[in-house]
Amino acid sequence: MALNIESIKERIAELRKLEGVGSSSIPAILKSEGFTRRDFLKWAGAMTILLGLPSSFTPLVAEAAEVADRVPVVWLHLAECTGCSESLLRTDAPTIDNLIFNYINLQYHDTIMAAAGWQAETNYEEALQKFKNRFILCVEGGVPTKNNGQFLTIGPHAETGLEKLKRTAAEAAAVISVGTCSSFGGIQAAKPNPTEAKGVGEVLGRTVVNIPGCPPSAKNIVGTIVYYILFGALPPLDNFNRPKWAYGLRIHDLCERRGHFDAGEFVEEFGDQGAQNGFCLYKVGCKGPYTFNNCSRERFNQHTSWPVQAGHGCIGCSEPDFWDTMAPYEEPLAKHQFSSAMADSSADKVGITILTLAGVAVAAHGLISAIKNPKE
Ligand code: FSX
Ligand code: SF4
Ligand code: F3S
Repeated sequence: MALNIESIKERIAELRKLEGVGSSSIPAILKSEGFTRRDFLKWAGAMTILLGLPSSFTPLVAEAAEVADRVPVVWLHLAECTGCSESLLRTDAPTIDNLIFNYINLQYHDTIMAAAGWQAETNYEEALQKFKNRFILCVEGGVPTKNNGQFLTIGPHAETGLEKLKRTAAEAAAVISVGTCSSFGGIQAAKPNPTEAKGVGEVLGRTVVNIPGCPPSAKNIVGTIVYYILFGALPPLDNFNRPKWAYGLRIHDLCERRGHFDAGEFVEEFGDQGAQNGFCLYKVGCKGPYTFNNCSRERFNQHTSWPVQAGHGCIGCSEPDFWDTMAPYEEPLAKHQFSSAMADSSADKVGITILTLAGVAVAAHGLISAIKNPKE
């Protein structure tokens, strides 16, 4: 992506001319929530680094975030638990990411819109007409495809999720899959996948940006929208269509327990001395070495914690088919070396295979020590 500052400025200026949501603006809302201009610029600086942009882009990232309420968004819910929206909305101490998400220009959102029934349908049809080829379509949830999609119907016309998705995507400027379900099928696609649920990209047969995670982090969602505002295009993607700026490294690469992994210091079972010492969780099932996401760097809940810090291994929730390929969650994958997690060959996965072998070596090392010292 060429970093053409002039065209970014023009795009932001055009967006500023459009009407935002309601009577308030994002800067005014942030102020009313107690965030100072300095807090906001600090956030913009961190987001700039997260997006892999030069720090000179910070003012532009701030401006893009300020006009995020100008970009119309249609948000569909298909087969899922709604945890993705919940994780963004239900917070007693909203972050700047949460607040920006709350005030993006949501033209239609199945679960948080005030309208219901026929009125909701009317709003949806009007948004499609009014913002044709200009709105971002965000989709949460997998797409049941069996029996022509009849396992999921929405609204008073009982339109299938499959139809609604295809019809909406045909009018959208860009499609973003929010969560592992819409990215790869998720839990409803776990074996035996009775509804033949699939990810959105597979159903549409076009490139969609996948923001997996069950649920994904607010930062990765808001960052993708900010990126789209800045460049008017999708960010560089990995081979699973995940933005490289967010999913380019493994959980394991920046994990705070990594030193213990390298030193061979492991939690052997939950609650043991190793757990109290904060040792590596690999042997109790951590899938961080096979999982591409930025949780170990960005964390959740205002950067306070993340699964591994809380004491449980990563379960690989942002990887395709993790319900099947990463299970059982509290055993090392190296014990299950024929798992299909290794069947997807790609440049990134080469590293995984090598690490898996290292994992096997770790497990073997553990076994050998156990034989040498049966008390361990
Ligand atoms: Fe899936 Fe999101 Fe997991 Fe739940 O909507 S990614 S089941 S957190 O809610 O789609
Ligand atoms: Fe961290 Fe898990 Fe890697 Fe251990 S295996 S260093 S707990 S990511
Ligand atoms: Fe998911 Fe692992 Fe992050 S379980 S939330 S990818 S630490």
